[in-house]
Amino acid sequence: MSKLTVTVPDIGGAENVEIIEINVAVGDSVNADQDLLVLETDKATMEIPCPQAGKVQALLVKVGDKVSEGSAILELESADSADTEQNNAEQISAEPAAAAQEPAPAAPAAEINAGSAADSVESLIDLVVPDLGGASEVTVIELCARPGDTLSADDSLIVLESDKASMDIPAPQGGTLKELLINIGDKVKEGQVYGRLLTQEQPGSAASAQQTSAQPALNKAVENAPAPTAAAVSAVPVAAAPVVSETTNSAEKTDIHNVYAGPSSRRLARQLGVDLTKVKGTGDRSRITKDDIRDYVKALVKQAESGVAAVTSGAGIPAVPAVDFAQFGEIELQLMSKIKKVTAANMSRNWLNVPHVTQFDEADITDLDAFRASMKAEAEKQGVKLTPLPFLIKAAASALTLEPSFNVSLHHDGEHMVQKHYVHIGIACDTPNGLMVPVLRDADKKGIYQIAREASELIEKARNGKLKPNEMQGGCFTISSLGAMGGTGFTPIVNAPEVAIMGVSKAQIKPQWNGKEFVPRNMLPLAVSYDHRAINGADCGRFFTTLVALLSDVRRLIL
Ligand code: CAO
Repeated sequence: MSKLTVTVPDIGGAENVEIIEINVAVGDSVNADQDLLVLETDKATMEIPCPQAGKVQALLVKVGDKVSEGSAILELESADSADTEQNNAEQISAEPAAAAQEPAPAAPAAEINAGSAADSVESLIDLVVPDLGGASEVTVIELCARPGDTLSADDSLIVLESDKASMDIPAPQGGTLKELLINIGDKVKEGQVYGRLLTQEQPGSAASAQQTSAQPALNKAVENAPAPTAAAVSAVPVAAAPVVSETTNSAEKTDIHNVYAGPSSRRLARQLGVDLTKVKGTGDRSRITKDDIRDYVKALVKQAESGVAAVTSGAGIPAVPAVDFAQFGEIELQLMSKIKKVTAANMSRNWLNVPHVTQFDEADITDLDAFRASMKAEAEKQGVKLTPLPFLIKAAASALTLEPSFNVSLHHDGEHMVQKHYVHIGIACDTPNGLMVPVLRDADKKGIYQIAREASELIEKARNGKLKPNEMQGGCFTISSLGAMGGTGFTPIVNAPEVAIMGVSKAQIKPQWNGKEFVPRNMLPLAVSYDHRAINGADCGRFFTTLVALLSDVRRLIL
């Protein structure tokens, strides 16, 4: 480990360049090539990467400072002790990434002689990707003009982006854009013809050459969002620059074009799927920084956790209006536990996403309950409490095996169903912190005692907040039992990506007709809610019949 001072690399001769973003803090561990800060001239933004891995010991600059080549940026404790030559050096320049990534100046564009239209001749010139400064391939991220547009020399035509820089490629001279041969997302190489421009030129002028590269790209490398004051940008008639993209309409394009953000922020926004027009910029001249995007995402996540986002955004359903309850009487605000907030968000998500159907039935558990009562003492000797729950878990697991159409999930591609060949049962569990659903694995392969033992352990862990994440994952079907609490029936919400859940209410002695007379039987009310995208009513009918038969004749559980 050794300390070194990282300095500003060769930035193409630019002096007193403003620091507009600092992307690291003291104590951060950084990788080689990780962006340290962003510099901005009036024409370009440059990300300065870290020359080698290490830990930031001190920041020697702040946002707004002006720096030139050689200015000290930060002190780094190098992580790479093998790199003795660099470690021993007192100062080390960041790789001149911007210079390496941005195109080197190409040959100056042909000069256009002024002349009247009558004197001029029309010629079609190829638009050629200029020198990319060593980058082999870059991506087309914006199309700033479309065929038929009249352009002046230097009007932006396309924006290219490499790992470290975005380049605004301007029209080499004025004319009418005849065709564009690329689309957003295409990779292009230096020398590639990407379009054709119809120009008016005086005969014999140098500009009548058939191939024309763009103006020196490094000088024209501007952030792909124009600064409101940048001359290169004001030359781009935004309204006349509709995007040619399948996914973005011209109105959206216009908005995004007007957003003031640097390439790194735009890249982050694209990675996170953030619409930059919705982000408030807090940087200089309301520039959107990476932190603004992160704050925006954090706020959205927070909203989602509180369940608000799911309600306000799901299928365009309007939010429930905020009410000042204090106007009706005394109130107090109680903080929701994390589990309650997550449950609220999940319930809203599942309620809005899953088309629910609930079917009801009753199982005659008279014999099961008699058997359970007869086994209770023996079970207790083995340290097991025999409630109806282990029998319900075993019966559900057997029913899922016998009716595999219930043991599925919808694949996220919308094209497939996932048929599961394992049977893990979720147990909805009321805990002091809220509802938790531990998962009992391979219930189809286990006996009643083992299921009872494992279920008790999982329930205890849930109530003590000791469940591990993997103990709450992988469920195929959930049992939500309110039997101990009472009630005659309820409609549980499917615990997606599972496709079905069973709600169990309190068993009651009810008169049942046996063909000759009414007899008292212990009837257990059951409700099964299912995702109608995955399961049909007939599937549920079969599943329910199987389940009720298993519960009504406990001997079937061992078959
Ligand atoms: N009918 C009648 N009695 C029942 C019964 C039923 N359906 N289910 C349980 N009981 C009885 C038990 O037999 C036990 O009585 P004994 O001690 O005399 O045997 C008593 O009720 C208490 O049972 P329990 O609650 O300790 O255990 P359990 O195995 O039945 O349930 C659990 C465990 C975790 C499912 C339950 O405690 C729980 O938390 N349920 C809440 C589920 C929930 O909140 N769901 C969300 C609803 S919205 O989807």
